[in-house]
Amino acid sequence: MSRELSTVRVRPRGRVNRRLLGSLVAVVAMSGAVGLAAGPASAAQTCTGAADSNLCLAINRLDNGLFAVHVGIDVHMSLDRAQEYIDDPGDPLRVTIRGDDSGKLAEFLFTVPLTALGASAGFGLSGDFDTVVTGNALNEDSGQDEVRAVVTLIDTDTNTVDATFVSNRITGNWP
Ligand SMILES: [Ca+2]
Ligand SMILES: [Ca+2]
Ligand SMILES: [Ca+2]
Repeated sequence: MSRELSTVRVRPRGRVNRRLLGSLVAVVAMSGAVGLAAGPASAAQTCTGAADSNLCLAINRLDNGLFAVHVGIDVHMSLDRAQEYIDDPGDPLRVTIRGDDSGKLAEFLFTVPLTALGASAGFGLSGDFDTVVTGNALNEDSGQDEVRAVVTLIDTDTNTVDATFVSNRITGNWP
């Protein structure tokens, strides 16, 4: 957190009361999810950068004590094929968060709803997913927890799972 605090300190002096300071730190912590190497339980993000897709999982502790869980994926494919998935009825990408025990997918913890879906020539089929959960929802073991996002690509015409993507894991100590 030292970098966030030093950022706050260079702001104009005398006007930063305690409450404002707290909200500034929270904003910096959230917007810095990509670049800051903060503690795993406060702000963490990991991306696979795989050849066929890029799957990112981020977990950020909010200042109300809850956790914002974000998943983003690009499944590399042609624009036409991506548009076909989008034109079908229902969500072609679905996300569940699972516990990881010794590298194996263990408990089902919760689903993450789709918040944005797009097709592009550069990235293929892209989806964003967001939810806010309690620490208890991420608590898959007593003591340290490891969680992963699992994304399924579904042809909703035939209700077929065309592919499954698994994120890297994020480690925390919830709740
Ligand atoms: Ca575990
Ligand atoms: Ca477990
Ligand atoms: Ca735990």
